[in-house]
Amino acid sequence: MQASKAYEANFDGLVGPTHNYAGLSFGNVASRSNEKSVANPKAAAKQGLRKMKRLADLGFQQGVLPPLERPSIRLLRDVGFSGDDATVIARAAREAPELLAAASSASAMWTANAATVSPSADTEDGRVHFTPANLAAKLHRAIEHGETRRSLGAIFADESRFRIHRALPGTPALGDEGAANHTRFAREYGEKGVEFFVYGRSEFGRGPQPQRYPARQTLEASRAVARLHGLSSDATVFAQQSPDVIDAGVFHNDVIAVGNRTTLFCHERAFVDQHKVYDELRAKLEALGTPFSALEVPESEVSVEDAVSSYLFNSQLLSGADGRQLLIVPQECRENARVAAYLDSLASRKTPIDEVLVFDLRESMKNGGGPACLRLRVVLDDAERAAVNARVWMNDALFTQLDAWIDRHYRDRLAPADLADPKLLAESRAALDELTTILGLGAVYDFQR
Ligand code: SUG
Repeated sequence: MQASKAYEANFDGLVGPTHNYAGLSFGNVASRSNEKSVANPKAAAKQGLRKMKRLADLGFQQGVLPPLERPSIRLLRDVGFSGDDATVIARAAREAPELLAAASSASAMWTANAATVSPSADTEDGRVHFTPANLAAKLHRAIEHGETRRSLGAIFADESRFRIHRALPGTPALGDEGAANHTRFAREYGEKGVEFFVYGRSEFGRGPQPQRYPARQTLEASRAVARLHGLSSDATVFAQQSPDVIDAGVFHNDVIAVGNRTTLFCHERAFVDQHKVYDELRAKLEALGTPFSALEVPESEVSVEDAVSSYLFNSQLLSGADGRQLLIVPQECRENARVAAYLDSLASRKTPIDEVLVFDLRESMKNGGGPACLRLRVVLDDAERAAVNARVWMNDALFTQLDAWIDRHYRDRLAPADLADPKLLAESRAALDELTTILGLGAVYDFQR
Protein backbone atom coordinates (compact mmCIF):
# COMPACT_ATOMS: atom_id res chain seq x y z
CA MET A 1 0.00 0.00 0.00
CA GLN A 2 1.28 3.44 -0.89
CA ALA A 3 1.46 5.54 2.27
CA SER A 4 0.35 9.13 1.94
CA LYS A 5 2.88 11.90 2.33
CA ALA A 6 3.19 12.98 5.94
CA TYR A 7 5.28 15.41 7.94
CA GLU A 8 6.42 15.73 11.49
CA ALA A 9 4.99 18.94 12.91
CA ASN A 10 6.43 20.32 16.12
CA PHE A 11 4.06 22.16 18.45
CA ASP A 12 6.00 24.28 20.91
CA GLY A 13 4.57 25.57 24.14
CA LEU A 14 4.47 29.31 24.40
CA VAL A 15 6.04 30.25 27.73
CA GLY A 16 3.40 31.70 30.05
CA PRO A 17 3.56 35.08 31.83
CA THR A 18 4.19 33.45 35.24
CA HIS A 19 7.43 31.66 34.27
CA ASN A 20 9.47 31.45 37.48
CA TYR A 21 11.95 29.34 39.43
CA ALA A 22 10.22 27.70 42.36
CA GLY A 23 12.33 24.55 42.70
CA LEU A 24 9.28 22.34 42.29
CA SER A 25 10.82 19.32 40.62
CA PHE A 26 12.81 17.07 42.95
CA GLY A 27 14.91 14.82 40.68
CA ASN A 28 15.34 17.59 38.08
CA VAL A 29 18.78 19.02 38.88
CA ALA A 30 18.31 22.39 37.14
CA SER A 31 14.94 23.08 38.77
CA ARG A 32 16.38 22.48 42.21
CA SER A 33 19.62 24.34 41.70
CA ASN A 34 17.93 27.49 40.37
CA GLU A 35 15.26 27.57 43.04
CA LYS A 36 14.41 31.12 44.12
CA SER A 37 16.42 32.83 41.43
CA VAL A 38 14.76 35.67 39.53
CA ALA A 39 13.16 34.70 36.22
CA ASN A 40 12.58 36.79 33.12
CA PRO A 41 9.26 35.65 31.60
CA LYS A 42 9.59 38.06 28.67
CA ALA A 43 13.00 36.73 27.69
CA ALA A 44 11.81 33.15 28.22
CA ALA A 45 8.84 33.60 25.91
CA LYS A 46 10.97 35.32 23.27
CA GLN A 47 13.66 32.64 23.36
CA GLY A 48 11.01 29.98 22.72
CA LEU A 49 9.32 32.06 20.04
CA ARG A 50 12.61 32.60 18.21
CA LYS A 51 13.22 28.85 18.09
CA MET A 52 9.78 28.34 16.57
CA LYS A 53 10.34 31.06 14.00
CA ARG A 54 13.77 29.82 12.98
CA LEU A 55 12.51 26.27 12.46
CA ALA A 56 9.52 27.52 10.49
CA ASP A 57 11.90 29.60 8.36
CA LEU A 58 13.94 26.47 7.70
CA GLY A 59 10.84 24.86 6.26
CA PHE A 60 9.73 22.74 9.20
CA GLN A 61 6.06 22.50 10.15
CA GLN A 62 5.88 24.51 13.35
CA GLY A 63 2.84 25.08 15.51
CA VAL A 64 2.15 26.88 18.79
CA LEU A 65 0.39 25.55 21.88
CA PRO A 66 -0.98 28.12 24.33
CA PRO A 67 0.05 28.44 27.99
CA LEU A 68 -2.43 27.39 30.69
CA GLU A 69 -4.16 29.79 33.04
CA ARG A 70 -1.81 30.48 35.91
CA PRO A 71 -1.96 31.01 38.78
CA SER A 72 -4.54 28.27 38.94
CA ILE A 73 -7.26 29.69 41.16
CA ARG A 74 -9.04 26.38 40.68
CA LEU A 75 -6.23 24.49 42.46
CA LEU A 76 -6.15 27.01 45.29
CA ARG A 77 -9.92 26.74 45.78
CA ASP A 78 -9.71 22.92 45.59
CA VAL A 79 -7.33 22.98 48.55
CA GLY A 80 -9.61 25.18 50.63
CA PHE A 81 -8.75 28.81 49.97
CA SER A 82 -11.86 30.93 49.53
CA GLY A 83 -12.99 34.50 48.98
CA ASP A 84 -12.57 36.55 45.84
CA ASP A 85 -9.60 35.69 43.60
CA ALA A 86 -7.29 38.29 45.17
CA THR A 87 -8.14 36.99 48.66
CA VAL A 88 -7.49 33.41 47.57
CA ILE A 89 -4.01 34.42 46.40
CA ALA A 90 -3.27 36.49 49.51
CA ARG A 91 -4.32 33.64 51.81
CA ALA A 92 -2.34 31.06 49.89
CA ALA A 93 0.73 33.33 49.90
CA ARG A 94 0.48 33.63 53.66
CA GLU A 95 -0.51 30.12 54.68
CA ALA A 96 0.89 27.85 51.99
CA PRO A 97 3.36 29.58 49.64
CA GLU A 98 4.38 26.19 48.27
CA LEU A 99 0.82 25.65 47.01
CA LEU A 100 0.77 29.10 45.47
CA ALA A 101 4.07 28.28 43.72
CA ALA A 102 2.58 25.04 42.37
CA ALA A 103 -0.52 26.91 41.21
CA SER A 104 1.65 29.53 39.47
CA SER A 105 4.09 27.36 37.52
CA ALA A 106 4.29 27.95 33.78
CA SER A 107 5.32 24.30 33.39
CA ALA A 108 2.89 23.65 30.53
CA MET A 109 5.52 25.26 28.28
CA TRP A 110 7.23 21.84 28.17
CA THR A 111 4.78 20.35 25.72
CA ALA A 112 6.78 17.14 25.36
CA ASN A 113 4.87 16.35 28.56
CA ALA A 114 1.50 17.51 27.25
CA ALA A 115 0.53 14.19 25.72
CA THR A 116 1.67 11.04 23.95
CA VAL A 117 0.80 11.16 20.26
CA SER A 118 0.47 8.27 17.82
CA PRO A 119 0.22 9.03 14.09
CA SER A 120 -2.66 7.64 12.09
CA ALA A 121 -0.34 5.24 10.22
CA ASP A 122 0.19 3.33 13.47
CA THR A 123 -3.29 3.24 15.01
CA GLU A 124 -6.03 0.67 14.57
CA ASP A 125 -8.75 3.17 13.67
CA GLY A 126 -6.55 5.31 11.40
CA ARG A 127 -6.92 8.44 13.51
CA VAL A 128 -4.19 10.44 15.22
CA HIS A 129 -4.42 9.59 18.93
CA PHE A 130 -3.48 11.88 21.82
CA THR A 131 -3.40 10.92 25.48
CA PRO A 132 -2.75 13.95 27.70
CA ALA A 133 -0.20 13.00 30.34
CA ASN A 134 -1.49 12.86 33.92
CA LEU A 135 1.92 14.07 35.19
CA ALA A 136 0.92 12.51 38.50
CA ALA A 137 4.43 12.71 39.96
CA LYS A 138 4.38 16.46 40.66
CA LEU A 139 1.56 18.56 42.01
CA HIS A 140 2.29 21.57 39.81
CA ARG A 141 2.16 19.35 36.72
CA ALA A 142 -0.68 17.04 37.75
CA ILE A 143 -3.03 20.00 37.37
CA GLU A 144 -2.21 20.45 33.68
CA HIS A 145 -3.98 17.65 31.84
CA GLY A 146 -7.61 18.84 31.96
CA GLU A 147 -6.71 22.23 30.50
CA THR A 148 -4.24 20.65 28.08
CA ARG A 149 -6.97 18.39 26.78
CA ARG A 150 -9.17 21.40 26.21
CA SER A 151 -6.54 23.29 24.22
CA LEU A 152 -5.66 20.21 22.17
CA GLY A 153 -9.39 19.91 21.46
CA ALA A 154 -9.47 23.50 20.20
CA ILE A 155 -6.59 22.81 17.79
CA PHE A 156 -7.23 19.20 16.73
CA ALA A 157 -11.00 19.50 16.71
CA ASP A 158 -11.95 17.17 13.85
CA GLU A 159 -13.05 14.00 15.63
CA SER A 160 -13.04 12.00 12.41
CA ARG A 161 -9.26 12.49 12.26
CA PHE A 162 -8.14 13.15 15.84
CA ARG A 163 -8.95 11.20 18.97
CA ILE A 164 -8.11 12.95 22.23
CA HIS A 165 -8.34 10.60 25.17
CA ARG A 166 -8.69 11.54 28.80
CA ALA A 167 -5.51 11.33 30.86
CA LEU A 168 -4.89 8.05 32.70
CA PRO A 169 -6.04 8.02 36.34
CA GLY A 170 -3.57 10.20 38.24
CA THR A 171 -2.05 7.76 40.67
CA PRO A 172 1.56 6.59 41.15
CA ALA A 173 0.85 3.18 39.56
CA LEU A 174 -0.10 4.93 36.33
CA GLY A 175 2.30 7.89 36.35
CA ASP A 176 2.53 9.12 32.75
CA GLU A 177 4.79 11.91 31.46
CA GLY A 178 3.75 11.85 27.81
CA ALA A 179 5.93 12.15 24.75
CA ALA A 180 9.07 12.86 26.80
CA ASN A 181 9.18 9.08 27.30
CA HIS A 182 8.04 8.09 23.84
CA THR A 183 9.55 8.15 20.40
CA ARG A 184 8.61 6.69 17.07
CA PHE A 185 10.67 5.16 14.32
CA ALA A 186 9.55 4.86 10.69
CA ARG A 187 11.23 5.03 7.30
CA GLU A 188 8.88 7.76 6.11
CA TYR A 189 6.63 9.62 8.54
CA GLY A 190 3.51 8.45 6.73
CA GLU A 191 4.44 4.76 6.87
CA LYS A 192 3.61 2.43 9.71
CA GLY A 193 6.29 2.71 12.35
CA VAL A 194 7.43 1.25 15.64
CA GLU A 195 6.55 3.18 18.78
CA PHE A 196 9.08 3.13 21.56
CA PHE A 197 7.90 3.62 25.16
CA VAL A 198 10.43 4.17 27.94
CA TYR A 199 9.45 3.76 31.59
CA GLY A 200 11.24 4.29 34.87
CA ARG A 201 9.70 1.52 36.97
CA SER A 202 7.01 -1.11 37.00
CA GLU A 203 4.31 -0.98 39.66
CA PHE A 204 3.30 -4.63 39.48
CA GLY A 205 6.29 -6.26 37.83
CA ARG A 206 9.75 -6.82 39.17
CA GLY A 207 12.85 -4.94 38.14
CA PRO A 208 15.26 -2.39 39.47
CA GLN A 209 14.14 1.00 40.77
CA PRO A 210 16.01 4.24 41.32
CA GLN A 211 17.01 4.87 44.94
CA ARG A 212 17.46 8.59 45.11
CA TYR A 213 15.03 10.26 42.73
CA PRO A 214 11.51 9.27 41.67
CA ALA A 215 10.78 7.31 38.51
CA ARG A 216 7.90 9.30 37.08
CA GLN A 217 6.71 6.90 34.36
CA THR A 218 5.47 3.36 34.94
CA LEU A 219 5.40 0.45 32.51
CA GLU A 220 1.71 0.07 33.30
CA ALA A 221 1.04 3.63 32.13
CA SER A 222 3.02 3.16 28.92
CA ARG A 223 1.13 -0.04 28.14
CA ALA A 224 -2.18 1.66 28.83
CA VAL A 225 -1.39 4.45 26.39
CA ALA A 226 -0.38 1.94 23.69
CA ARG A 227 -3.67 0.08 24.28
CA LEU A 228 -5.75 3.28 24.12
CA HIS A 229 -4.07 4.25 20.86
CA GLY A 230 -4.76 0.86 19.27
CA LEU A 231 -1.09 0.08 18.58
CA SER A 232 -0.14 -3.46 17.66
CA SER A 233 2.27 -5.42 19.83
CA ASP A 234 4.49 -6.21 16.87
CA ALA A 235 5.03 -2.48 16.42
CA THR A 236 5.67 -1.39 19.99
CA VAL A 237 8.75 -1.70 22.18
CA PHE A 238 8.79 -1.05 25.94
CA ALA A 239 12.15 -0.39 27.56
CA GLN A 240 13.21 0.46 31.06
CA GLN A 241 15.36 3.48 31.70
CA SER A 242 18.51 2.74 33.71
CA PRO A 243 17.62 3.48 37.35
CA ASP A 244 21.08 4.84 38.02
CA VAL A 245 20.69 7.55 35.36
CA ILE A 246 17.37 8.60 36.92
CA ASP A 247 19.36 8.93 40.13
CA ALA A 248 21.84 11.10 38.22
CA GLY A 249 19.08 13.54 37.18
CA VAL A 250 17.61 11.96 34.03
CA PHE A 251 13.99 12.45 35.06
CA HIS A 252 12.63 11.85 31.55
CA ASN A 253 14.00 9.68 28.75
CA ASP A 254 14.33 12.73 26.51
CA VAL A 255 17.18 13.88 28.75
CA ILE A 256 19.26 10.89 27.55
CA ALA A 257 17.86 9.82 24.16
CA VAL A 258 16.14 11.19 21.08
CA GLY A 259 14.87 9.34 18.04
CA ASN A 260 13.82 10.29 14.55
CA ARG A 261 12.81 8.07 11.63
CA THR A 262 15.48 5.33 11.55
CA THR A 263 17.92 6.83 14.07
CA LEU A 264 18.16 6.57 17.84
CA PHE A 265 20.69 8.99 19.32
CA CYS A 266 21.41 8.13 22.94
CA HIS A 267 23.91 7.70 25.71
CA GLU A 268 25.37 4.25 26.30
CA ARG A 269 23.84 4.14 29.79
CA ALA A 270 20.30 5.08 28.81
CA PHE A 271 18.47 1.75 29.12
CA VAL A 272 18.44 -1.48 31.08
CA ASP A 273 19.75 -4.25 28.75
CA GLN A 274 20.52 -1.64 26.13
CA HIS A 275 21.62 -4.04 23.39
CA LYS A 276 18.48 -6.12 23.77
CA VAL A 277 16.49 -2.91 23.35
CA TYR A 278 18.31 -2.15 20.08
CA ASP A 279 17.78 -5.75 18.92
CA GLU A 280 14.04 -5.59 19.53
CA LEU A 281 13.73 -2.22 17.79
CA ARG A 282 15.78 -3.48 14.85
CA ALA A 283 13.80 -6.71 14.52
CA LYS A 284 10.40 -5.00 14.67
CA LEU A 285 11.46 -2.32 12.22
CA GLU A 286 13.03 -4.83 9.85
CA ALA A 287 9.72 -6.70 9.81
CA LEU A 288 8.27 -3.47 8.37
CA GLY A 289 11.11 -3.20 5.87
CA THR A 290 12.64 -0.28 7.80
CA PRO A 291 16.32 -0.05 8.74
CA PHE A 292 17.41 1.07 12.20
CA SER A 293 20.62 2.48 13.61
CA ALA A 294 21.64 3.56 17.08
CA LEU A 295 24.17 6.35 17.44
CA GLU A 296 25.42 5.69 20.94
CA VAL A 297 27.58 8.15 22.85
CA PRO A 298 30.02 6.48 25.25
CA GLU A 299 30.56 7.58 28.83
CA SER A 300 34.26 8.05 27.99
CA GLU A 301 33.36 10.91 25.63
CA VAL A 302 30.32 12.44 27.35
CA SER A 303 29.46 11.41 30.90
CA VAL A 304 25.86 11.16 32.11
CA GLU A 305 26.65 14.18 34.25
CA ASP A 306 27.71 16.15 31.15
CA ALA A 307 24.58 14.98 29.36
CA VAL A 308 22.39 16.22 32.24
CA SER A 309 24.09 19.61 32.56
CA SER A 310 24.35 20.31 28.80
CA TYR A 311 21.11 18.60 27.66
CA LEU A 312 22.91 17.13 24.64
CA PHE A 313 20.18 14.52 24.19
CA ASN A 314 17.32 16.91 24.85
CA SER A 315 17.89 17.93 21.30
CA GLN A 316 15.51 17.84 18.38
CA LEU A 317 16.57 15.52 15.60
CA LEU A 318 14.80 16.81 12.51
CA SER A 319 14.70 15.63 8.91
CA GLY A 320 14.89 18.43 6.38
CA ALA A 321 13.07 18.27 3.07
CA ASP A 322 16.38 17.25 1.46
CA GLY A 323 16.65 14.28 3.85
CA ARG A 324 19.50 15.80 5.86
CA GLN A 325 19.20 15.43 9.63
CA LEU A 326 19.61 18.46 11.85
CA LEU A 327 20.33 18.36 15.55
CA ILE A 328 18.88 21.31 17.48
CA VAL A 329 20.82 21.80 20.72
CA PRO A 330 20.80 24.36 23.53
CA GLN A 331 23.82 26.65 23.85
CA GLU A 332 24.79 24.91 27.10
CA CYS A 333 26.15 22.18 24.77
CA ARG A 334 28.72 24.64 23.40
CA GLU A 335 29.67 25.69 26.92
CA ASN A 336 30.61 22.17 28.02
CA ALA A 337 34.04 21.39 26.52
CA ARG A 338 33.46 17.62 26.21
CA VAL A 339 30.03 17.99 24.66
CA ALA A 340 31.28 20.70 22.29
CA ALA A 341 34.17 18.43 21.26
CA TYR A 342 31.74 15.60 20.63
CA LEU A 343 29.51 17.80 18.49
CA ASP A 344 32.52 19.12 16.55
CA SER A 345 33.64 15.57 15.88
CA LEU A 346 30.35 14.69 14.18
CA ALA A 347 31.52 16.38 10.99
CA SER A 348 34.43 13.98 10.58
CA ARG A 349 32.59 10.81 11.67
CA LYS A 350 30.11 8.93 9.61
CA THR A 351 26.88 9.58 11.52
CA PRO A 352 23.27 10.22 10.59
CA ILE A 353 23.56 13.80 11.94
CA ASP A 354 24.43 16.24 9.16
CA GLU A 355 24.24 19.59 10.91
CA VAL A 356 24.00 21.07 14.39
CA LEU A 357 22.05 24.25 15.20
CA VAL A 358 22.45 26.00 18.54
CA PHE A 359 19.73 27.95 20.38
CA ASP A 360 19.65 30.18 23.44
CA LEU A 361 16.90 28.76 25.65
CA ARG A 362 18.54 29.76 28.90
CA GLU A 363 15.38 30.68 30.79
CA SER A 364 13.71 27.33 30.13
CA MET A 365 16.96 25.41 30.61
CA LYS A 366 17.26 26.78 34.14
CA ASN A 367 14.12 24.78 34.94
CA GLY A 368 15.38 21.67 33.16
CA GLY A 369 13.60 22.26 29.85
CA GLY A 370 15.63 22.10 26.63
CA PRO A 371 14.69 22.19 22.93
CA ALA A 372 12.99 18.78 22.98
CA CYS A 373 11.03 19.51 26.18
CA LEU A 374 9.51 22.55 24.53
CA ARG A 375 7.93 20.66 21.64
CA LEU A 376 5.24 18.08 21.03
CA ARG A 377 5.68 16.10 17.84
CA VAL A 378 2.59 15.37 15.79
CA VAL A 379 2.96 13.48 12.51
CA LEU A 380 0.28 14.66 10.09
CA ASP A 381 -0.60 13.84 6.51
CA ASP A 382 -1.88 16.58 4.20
CA ALA A 383 -5.53 16.05 5.06
CA GLU A 384 -4.83 16.00 8.79
CA ARG A 385 -2.68 19.07 8.51
CA ALA A 386 -5.51 20.86 6.74
CA ALA A 387 -7.83 19.91 9.61
CA VAL A 388 -5.62 21.61 12.23
CA ASN A 389 -6.72 25.07 13.42
CA ALA A 390 -4.76 27.06 10.85
CA ARG A 391 -4.12 30.01 13.16
CA VAL A 392 -1.56 28.12 15.25
CA TRP A 393 0.99 27.62 12.44
CA MET A 394 4.09 29.73 12.83
CA ASN A 395 4.80 32.21 10.04
CA ASP A 396 6.05 35.79 9.74
CA ALA A 397 2.70 37.33 10.61
CA LEU A 398 2.10 35.16 13.68
CA PHE A 399 5.65 35.73 14.87
CA THR A 400 5.23 39.50 14.65
CA GLN A 401 1.88 39.36 16.44
CA LEU A 402 3.15 37.13 19.26
CA ASP A 403 6.36 39.09 19.68
CA ALA A 404 4.36 42.30 20.15
CA TRP A 405 1.90 40.48 22.41
CA ILE A 406 4.77 39.37 24.65
CA ASP A 407 6.06 42.96 24.76
CA ARG A 408 2.63 44.20 25.81
CA HIS A 409 1.93 41.69 28.55
CA TYR A 410 5.06 40.10 30.00
CA ARG A 411 7.23 41.19 32.90
CA ASP A 412 10.98 41.03 32.56
CA ARG A 413 11.48 40.11 36.19
CA LEU A 414 9.64 37.64 38.36
CA ALA A 415 10.96 36.67 41.77
CA PRO A 416 9.28 34.06 44.01
CA ALA A 417 7.83 36.81 46.25
CA ASP A 418 6.07 38.31 43.21
CA LEU A 419 3.77 35.29 43.02
CA ALA A 420 1.83 36.86 45.90
CA ASP A 421 1.04 39.91 43.77
CA PRO A 422 -2.65 39.74 42.78
CA LYS A 423 -1.88 41.95 39.75
CA LEU A 424 -0.06 38.99 38.22
CA LEU A 425 -3.36 37.10 37.88
CA ALA A 426 -5.01 40.03 36.13
CA GLU A 427 -2.01 40.51 33.82
CA SER A 428 -1.89 36.85 32.98
CA ARG A 429 -5.61 36.69 32.21
CA ALA A 430 -5.45 39.80 30.03
CA ALA A 431 -2.59 38.22 28.06
CA LEU A 432 -4.34 34.86 27.64
CA ASP A 433 -7.63 36.47 26.70
CA GLU A 434 -5.93 38.29 23.85
CA LEU A 435 -4.00 35.17 22.88
CA THR A 436 -7.17 33.17 22.32
CA THR A 437 -8.14 35.76 19.72
CA ILE A 438 -4.72 35.69 18.06
CA LEU A 439 -4.76 31.89 17.88
CA GLY A 440 -8.48 31.58 17.18
CA LEU A 441 -8.99 29.20 20.08
CA GLY A 442 -12.39 30.28 21.36
CA ALA A 443 -13.05 30.42 25.10
CA VAL A 444 -10.63 27.73 26.30
CA TYR A 445 -9.82 29.21 29.69
CA ASP A 446 -12.00 28.90 32.82
CA PHE A 447 -11.99 32.66 33.35
CA GLN A 448 -13.51 33.12 29.89
CA ARG A 449 -16.42 30.76 30.51
O1 SUG B 1 8.68 18.51 34.87
N1 SUG B 1 10.47 21.50 35.27
C1 SUG B 1 9.91 20.49 34.38
C2 SUG B 1 10.81 20.28 33.20
C3 SUG B 1 10.17 19.39 32.16
C4 SUG B 1 11.12 19.04 31.08
N2 SUG B 1 10.48 18.26 30.10
C5 SUG B 1 11.03 17.23 29.43
N3 SUG B 1 12.15 16.69 29.81
N4 SUG B 1 10.40 16.75 28.45
C6 SUG B 1 9.68 19.18 35.14
O2 SUG B 1 10.53 18.82 35.96
C7 SUG B 1 10.41 23.06 37.13
C8 SUG B 1 9.47 24.13 37.62
C9 SUG B 1 10.05 24.90 38.80
O3 SUG B 1 10.87 24.34 39.53
O4 SUG B 1 9.67 26.07 38.99
C10 SUG B 1 9.73 22.04 36.23
O5 SUG B 1 8.56 21.77 36.39
